[in-house]
Order: sequence, then structure tokens, then C-alpha cells
Amino acid sequence: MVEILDTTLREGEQTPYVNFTIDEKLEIARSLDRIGVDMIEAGDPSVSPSVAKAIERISALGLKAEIIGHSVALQASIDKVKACGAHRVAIFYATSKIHLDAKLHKTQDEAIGIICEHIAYARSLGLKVRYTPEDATRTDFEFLVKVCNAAIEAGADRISFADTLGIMQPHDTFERVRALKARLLPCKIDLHCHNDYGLALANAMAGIRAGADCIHTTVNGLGERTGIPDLAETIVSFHNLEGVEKFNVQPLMELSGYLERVSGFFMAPNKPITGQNAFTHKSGVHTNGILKDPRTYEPFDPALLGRERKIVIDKYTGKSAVASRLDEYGIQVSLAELEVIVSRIKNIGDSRKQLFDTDIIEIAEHVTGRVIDVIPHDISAMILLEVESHVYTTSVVRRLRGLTNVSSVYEITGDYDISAFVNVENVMALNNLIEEIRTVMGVKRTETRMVLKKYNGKE
Ligand code: HCA
Ligand code: CU
Repeated sequence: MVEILDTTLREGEQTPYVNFTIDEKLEIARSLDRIGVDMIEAGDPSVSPSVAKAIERISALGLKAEIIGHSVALQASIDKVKACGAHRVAIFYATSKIHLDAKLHKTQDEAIGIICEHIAYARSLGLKVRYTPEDATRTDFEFLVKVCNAAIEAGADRISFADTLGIMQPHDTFERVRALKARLLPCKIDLHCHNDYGLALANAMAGIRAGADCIHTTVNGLGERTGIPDLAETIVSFHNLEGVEKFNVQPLMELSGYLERVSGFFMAPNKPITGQNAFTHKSGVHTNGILKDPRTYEPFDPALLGRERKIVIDKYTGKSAVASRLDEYGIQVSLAELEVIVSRIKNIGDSRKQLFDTDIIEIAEHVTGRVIDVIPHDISAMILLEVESHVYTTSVVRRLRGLTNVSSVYEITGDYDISAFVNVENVMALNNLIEEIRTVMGVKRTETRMVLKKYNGKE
């Protein structure tokens, strides 16, 4: 059964411009444990005192997951992992020619000596050991087998097959892992696949098929450069496509949202599984199918993740989707009225990026000539911002205008400097947008006022 090692706290914190507080790390570790990952790589204590402190606090939580400290091959660094109370040390030492020559200035034999000496040292401290041949996928295969077997003999019980540059393809990964497994002494094989070509999860799944044991993930696919497989994509793929039910999928959405907020690193809407659009349908043909039977255009039920499907109303939309949206609000219209409403929506849709329920209700009001007294489910809000005194208000305004969902921005007098009007689909999207606005440089404080009802002046 596939194992997951989540390394959001180590590889994930290597994402450019991302740093977590100790409390945030504790929260992430607890959520990962609730999800049921087998191992949590909590950091490399030699990086900084606060990384060491976080590993120590996480190790003391008594979680079900095994806690791992990452380390270079140096006794002082391994001592720090031991001092943190971690169960296991993951020692990495590169094995490819380019890394040995250009970075480490060591021969292959010298490398084996250093690796084995430090594994034996870690074992003497009572730590379990994983050995990572960094850049394994560009390492001469015969040398890779030799160095891994030497590491296992020295006391490592796991080898991390690291595709450090993300250069593998699934069929190569399958062949290479199968060949490696056939040649290694008994040990578990981890797959650490980088996503430089967008193939990380595909490679990891191929490696598992070939007999590897464990996939390394991060929440939201964080990590150096383009990161490694996303935890939610990995778990849901194994759950739905491979029938693996050992992980708890329910907390995945919440954890992904939490990571967006604390990392300031927001996901593209079209990201698989947790992206905002993962269950949003647009064209008339698709929405018509979805309304008849969601299985026509959904790979799985969004309820698995506690999510809901969404149908976008715009110029691509047909009558059935508009009728269904009006029905959600209990708005009854005749077929003739519906046709006029749809044609107005199509005309507006040519010039507007997004139509909100407020707009659709307004169109229905005009077309039917009746006052429709309902409160839209989607949200309009006014966000008031105070700007740091040393920052130009206009520079903040410029940044805000570049954000999707911000419809207008005003510089104002009074306690606040700026007011921004925003339209979003739901409270989660509002929350994410507020967090995104708070990360804009120069924003000191925000206050959000939700719009309860909107009146149009003259109409
Ligand atoms: C790095 C090291 C590593 C280690 C992977 C592992 C890699 O380059 O920072 O220990 O499993 O990608 O090789 O993350
Ligand atoms: Cu890595």
C-alpha cells in the first residue's frame, strides 16, 4: 500500500519567498497527521534555530506519523536532528558526476566513504536513517546501485530515489525503479520527484507501479522552483484511480486554503483537485449535461472533498443553466421571458469578464418588470485599506487594480486611504482575496464590509 511522506515543512519551505512560523508549522503537522500521511519531514535543523525549534515541538506532539529531520552528511548536523527528538534522519549526498565534480569535489569512492560514515554515525545515535542519492536520476546506474547498497549495509533502511531536476518521464521512471529494486538489498524506496516538466505525480505513480513504496508530497505542490507532487492530487488520484482508501480526504481542501494564506502563495484557479475551477462548468453543452447527470462532465463527485459544483453564467450559457440558476432563487419566468434573459446575458457576456448572481437577478427584474426581492448567494464587498505612511497610495492602488475580482478602486478621505469593491463567488474566495490584499506591500490594515443589498440609482 502506497505510503506518503509530506515535506511541506522542509521542501515546501524551500519555495522562493515562503517561510512559516513555528505555530503555523505545528498546525500544518497536526492536519497532515489527521489526513494520515505516514511520515512528516519537518525540516533541516541546521538551517536556523527556529527550524530546529519547530522540529523539536512537532516531535513532541506525539503524532502517529514518523517525524524526520533532513540533514547534510555532517556529524554536527546529524547531532542537531537527534537533539530535536526526530525519529529519523534523512541524509542526502549527491551522486551524479556533475554534482560530485562541480559541487562536492569528491570522487565516487570518497563519496561512498563519507555517506557510509555518516549513516553509521546516525545509527550509533539511535536514529533510523533514510539515504538520498541527490540527483539520482542523472547518476550512472551502476554507481547508484553500488552507493545505495553500501548505504543499506551501513544502516539505512530507506533510499530516496531523487529526481532532483524533474527530468524523468513515467515510462523511464518505471523501468529505472524496477531495475533498481531488483538490484538493491532489502529496503524501502521513496520517490522524490520534482515537477520541472509537470510530470512529477505521473512519474511518482509510475514508480509505485514499479514497486517503490512511498511518494514525497507537499501541500499545494510547494518546493524549490516548480515544486513536487501536490498532497491532495496525490491522495485523490490514489483514492479514485487506484482504490487506496487509507487517507482521510476531507481535510485536504481546508489545509490547501490554510497553506495559501500562510505562504502567500496562491493557486491558479485551474489547479487540479483543489483549484477553484475544478468543478465549475461553463459551456451550454457541458452545463446541460451536468444538469441532467453530473457524471457527464465530472470525473468524480465534488462532495468527496466537501466541495460543490458550480455553473458559470455568461455568453456560453444556455437556457437550462439560466433557468436552473433562477430556480435556485425561486424566481419563476415564462419561456418567452427566459429567452430574452438568455439573449441579454449573451450580449453582456461579450463585454464583461464575469457575471454575478446580482447581475442575473437584475436582468430578470428588467425583463419581467417585477421587483425580485432576493439576496444573491455570491458576495460583493467593500474592502477599506490603510496604507503605511512611507508608501505611495497610488502604488498600492496599482497593485489592487491588477487583482482579479477587484472591480473598482477609490482613493478616499477619512480613517482609511483606499476603498476597493470586490465581487467573489463565496466566503472562502473572499477570505483568500483579503489575504492576498494583505500581502500587497504597503498595506497596513484592512476592514471588510459585506454588501447586503445593492440598489441601482436611476434604473
Ligand atoms: C535538494 C535535496 C532534495 C532531497 C530529496 C530527498 C532533492 O535538492 O534540496 O531527500 O528525498 O530534490 O534532491 O530535495
Ligand atoms: Cu527536492
